[in-house]
Amino acid sequence: TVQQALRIVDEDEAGIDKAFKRDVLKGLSEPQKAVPARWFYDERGSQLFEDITRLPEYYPTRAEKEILRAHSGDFRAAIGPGRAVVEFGSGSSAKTPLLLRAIEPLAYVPIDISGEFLRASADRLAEKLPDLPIHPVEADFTRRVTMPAEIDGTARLGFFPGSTIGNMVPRTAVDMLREMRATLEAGSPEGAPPLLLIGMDRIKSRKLLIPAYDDSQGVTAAFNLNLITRINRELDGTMPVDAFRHKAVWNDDIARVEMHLEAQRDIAFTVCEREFTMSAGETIHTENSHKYGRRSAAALLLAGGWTPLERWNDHDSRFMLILAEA
Ligand code: AVI
Repeated sequence: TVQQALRIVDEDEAGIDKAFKRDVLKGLSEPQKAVPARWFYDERGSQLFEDITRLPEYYPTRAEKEILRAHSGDFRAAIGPGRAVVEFGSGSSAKTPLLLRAIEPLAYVPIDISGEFLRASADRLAEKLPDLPIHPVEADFTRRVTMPAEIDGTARLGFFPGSTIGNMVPRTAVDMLREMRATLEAGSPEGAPPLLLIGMDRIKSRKLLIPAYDDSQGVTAAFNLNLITRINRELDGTMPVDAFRHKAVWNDDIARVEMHLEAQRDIAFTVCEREFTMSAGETIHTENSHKYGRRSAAALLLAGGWTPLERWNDHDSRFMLILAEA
């Protein structure tokens, strides 16, 4: 059973998402132009991301599913039944049934910023798990989110798969981990601290990393370029899509893959009536995807208020799932 989605998005009189407008205008005004990666996920962007997860070069989704399948007994032993599972940035909820079947929760709360996608995914999941109460919440999960009243007093498990945490710089990741903890603690029963099951992508060779973010079919390029189409449509932009090229680079000092949109020629355009120029070769930095080792992952979680309890890897140690306690 799927409840009506709670909608928490701040729009102005013209129906423009205020946070999107603010982030784009500010980001395009910086010396290194940048737009936060969260704005990739309009309906088309969410669909393109689903396509990415099926690419031969994009290993994280398969590796994480492998862990969820191989260790379902461990999850059941470590987490137990009867919790409410709160998924942050649920997207298509593709991996969720693997976890839900293993631990038998009392309720499922998917949180996602892309409303239509969220509702469609919740409906699909309800067909697979008809007895599970589902309470979708349309919201930005990087901030504190009010939980549906229906899960008041139920112990919680936060689920944050997919290495989405890797898309945040550590400072933001730590803030968000703390917000997640506060989100989950409100309404938790005494003596049952929230748990968090979080996916992180491991540091590995550039030879595996770059193709994962610059695939031969150009799906990741389309995903990156869709941001420009979205800015043009939603923020009354005149950015020439054909002038941009997708670029993926490994930043070894910070252990992250970066995605950029590189101008192929000198261009001028407007967004919300503001004028911008870019020279040939200049980029808009659109995404970071941080990779973690065992220790850097633990340091990040501890800084965010979570104590790691257990860790599971896939068979080639490309990816890890970590269970932590508040
Ligand atoms: C959602 N996130 C974890 C993906 C990643 O791998 O950083 C987004 C992505 N960007 C390009 N390909 C996939």
